[in-house]
Amino acid sequence: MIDSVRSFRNLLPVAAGLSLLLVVSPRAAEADAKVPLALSLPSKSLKGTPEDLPSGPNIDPLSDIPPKPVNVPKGVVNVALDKPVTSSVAPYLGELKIVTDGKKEPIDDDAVEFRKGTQWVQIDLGRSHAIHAIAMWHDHRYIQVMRDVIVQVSDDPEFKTGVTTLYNNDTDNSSELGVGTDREYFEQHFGRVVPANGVKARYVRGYTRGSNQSGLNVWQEIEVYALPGQ
Ligand SMILES: [Ca+2]
Ligand SMILES: [Ca+2]
Repeated sequence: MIDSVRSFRNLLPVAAGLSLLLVVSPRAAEADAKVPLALSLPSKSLKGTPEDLPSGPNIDPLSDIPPKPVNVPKGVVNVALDKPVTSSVAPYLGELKIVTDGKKEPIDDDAVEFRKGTQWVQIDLGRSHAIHAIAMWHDHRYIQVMRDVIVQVSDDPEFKTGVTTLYNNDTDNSSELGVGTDREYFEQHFGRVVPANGVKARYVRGYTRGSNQSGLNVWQEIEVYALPGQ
């Protein structure tokens, strides 16, 4: 009898430890829980749908149904808002700050344009962040397909080392950054969201090579989602 009381007492600290684990683990699970990324969408362009839309096996069909949201940790914010922007060539219309000013309506004032060829814009997040998703709007004033959409991140502002490619739909490698396997899509107010799975980087670079309508390159907004302080 005494022995069994003793062994019960010996077990008490273990039981206390177990109950502590039970209290802690639901919180840990909550922190790991993912939620669909909720974007603040701009209004839809009123320009209408062109008759001769491009089509092909690598183009997502045009649809009014919102794309399936990307799941991200609860509490992510856009860490790219108002961050400095650089580019491969100076814009000929609009200002670089348009890329991160939080505005992306289908109007000329919310678009910055660059000359033809493969061109990029780059955001300096100020420090490395664990990035969970990148949302982009190139030019949804018109329903069009941008060519060679490539999204890369790195801690190297020159993008010579430690580069992670998160999206690349340049299937014929005309931009010479590697053959892409992602799909082309129509510019719409939904934008395009690229999952990033917590990759750590300070710089985000987006490439394009014109569209099916124009050789020119256009950007309206890039949003980079990370948890504050991470
Ligand atoms: Ca903007
Ligand atoms: Ca291409």
